[in-house]
Amino acid sequence: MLSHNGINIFILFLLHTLMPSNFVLTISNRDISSLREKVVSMFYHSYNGYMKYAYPYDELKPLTCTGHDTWGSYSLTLIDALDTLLVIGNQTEFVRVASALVKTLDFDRDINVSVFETNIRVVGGLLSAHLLSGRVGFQLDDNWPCDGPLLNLAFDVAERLLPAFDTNTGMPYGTVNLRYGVPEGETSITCTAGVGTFILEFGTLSRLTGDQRFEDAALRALNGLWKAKSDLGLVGNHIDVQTSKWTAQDSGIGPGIDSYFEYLLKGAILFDSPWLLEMFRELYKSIVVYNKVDDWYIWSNMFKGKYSMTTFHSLDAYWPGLQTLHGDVANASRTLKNYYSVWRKFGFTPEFLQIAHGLPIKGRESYPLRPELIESTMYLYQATKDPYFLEMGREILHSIETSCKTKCGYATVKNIITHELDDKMESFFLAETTKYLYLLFDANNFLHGESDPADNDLKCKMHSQGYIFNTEAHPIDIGALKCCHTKRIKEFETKVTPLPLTCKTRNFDARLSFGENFIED
Ligand SMILES: *[C@@H]1O[C@H](CO)[C@@H](O)[C@H](O)[C@H]1NC(C)=O
Ligand SMILES: *[C@@H]1O[C@H](CO)[C@@H](O)[C@H](O)[C@H]1NC(C)=O
Ligand SMILES: CC(=O)N[C@H]1CO[C@H](CO)[C@@H](O)[C@@H]1O
Repeated sequence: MLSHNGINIFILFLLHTLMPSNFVLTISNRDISSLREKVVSMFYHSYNGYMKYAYPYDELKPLTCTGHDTWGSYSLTLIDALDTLLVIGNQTEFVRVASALVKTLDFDRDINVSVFETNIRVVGGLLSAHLLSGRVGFQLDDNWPCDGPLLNLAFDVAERLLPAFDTNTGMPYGTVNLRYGVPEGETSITCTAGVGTFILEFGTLSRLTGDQRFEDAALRALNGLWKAKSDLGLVGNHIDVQTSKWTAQDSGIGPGIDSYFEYLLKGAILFDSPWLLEMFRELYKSIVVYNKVDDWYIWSNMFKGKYSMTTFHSLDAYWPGLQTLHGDVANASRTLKNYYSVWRKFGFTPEFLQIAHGLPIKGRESYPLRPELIESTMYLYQATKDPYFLEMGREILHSIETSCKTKCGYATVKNIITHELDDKMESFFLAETTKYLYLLFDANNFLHGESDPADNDLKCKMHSQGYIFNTEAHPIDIGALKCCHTKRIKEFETKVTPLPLTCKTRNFDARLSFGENFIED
């Protein structure tokens, strides 16, 4: 029994009741390579199923083996899967489909799309494919990686998202029409993640192209959220982007907020930004005080700090990975083990779980092939090399393979208790779930490694400082950004020469536009 803020909650659902005490850790190199092969087969089964039955629609319906448009109508699954082809080493297929996309993609369309989803899946997918395309010599011109056909596509679609940011606070609307801007009568209420999940893609675009509008828009949105946080240092779930009024005041690490925290920390690393790091650390401190209980994270009211919902969500499972990136490996490991205990109990994690009873909430029993648990497992394995995390990955892979595979793909679990399936395969299955599984079992992958000599022939020193994954698992090459940024600044010599490069430049600009809200480094 825990006592916190005068509220007692019972956490009956403890780790050791579920974890066998003699968990045997034997996993040989041969096992690992066979697990890797299984992931590759999983990828091809669903990729080929998508190409055969669903392309050019957004997503595959894996039970009826047909396609349908979901988040746009721009072959979303293929855009999302592009970089995974290179991660698993299929260069010819990458070149074939990337060429096809460059010829056929057209974002000048009268469709209403989610600003958030389009950014993380489409802008992120295209940017990452662009930055990795040097590995296969795909349509490179003299100016690559600061130019290129995939980058042009990312630029085109991102530019169509910009009208959403034209609000009183700089925080964006949730929906935009790709041709006409924000639709008439569109609600001004957006979730926190829908405001704070742009800096990785938009900052990358600005650094590569020299067009500051993207990075500036993302920073203004982050500044809007920062100003709106409560005196307890917490942010809520939904906010009115015209008035900064919180319309949902539940504060936690999960759905509706999650990738805001992720982008502060990852943005701090990608752009070397003390301001982003400072914001992350401040918010993290409050989370530990108001949301953390026995290495679980629950919801509390952002103004009163009182617990509101004691639930766990599949999406929460990104958090230990983020903690690992921050260096808090021991805490991350304990939390991941809690989450994994849920997986072991049901074979999957549900969208909502009542922690005290250890049961999913009615109507929220599904598992849509989400990657977050495996993502954190990959980070923790990379950080510790503890084979326990390989065992976890093996279990997760086994569940999906056993329960979700269909004739033409892998299907969402509609109910984690009955294992009944749903006719859906979200594009993130190929962008994230299969990619993180593969990376867990591929310790020598170039995405984990140090500089690759093959890349040093390229003009910019690609691959020299590692990668940062966006929230859709699209890797961004840190070295490439620095190279183009320097180059772009040289192009505008007269304007910016006196300022130091990278983060300092940005912080200087930020200070000008943010006034007293800017935090000194
Ligand atoms: C690449 O993917 C295509 C399409 O699935 C397949 O036909 C081809 O054999 C793959 N190539 C390699 C090297 O795996
Ligand atoms: C986009 O949303 C607006 C406002 O809801 C609506 O009037 C319009 O018909 C929608 N456009 C499309 C293509 O669905
Ligand atoms: C950030 C965080 O959660 N830190 C905690 C990690 O674990 C130690 C030991 O339990 C705590 O003292 C820290 O507060």
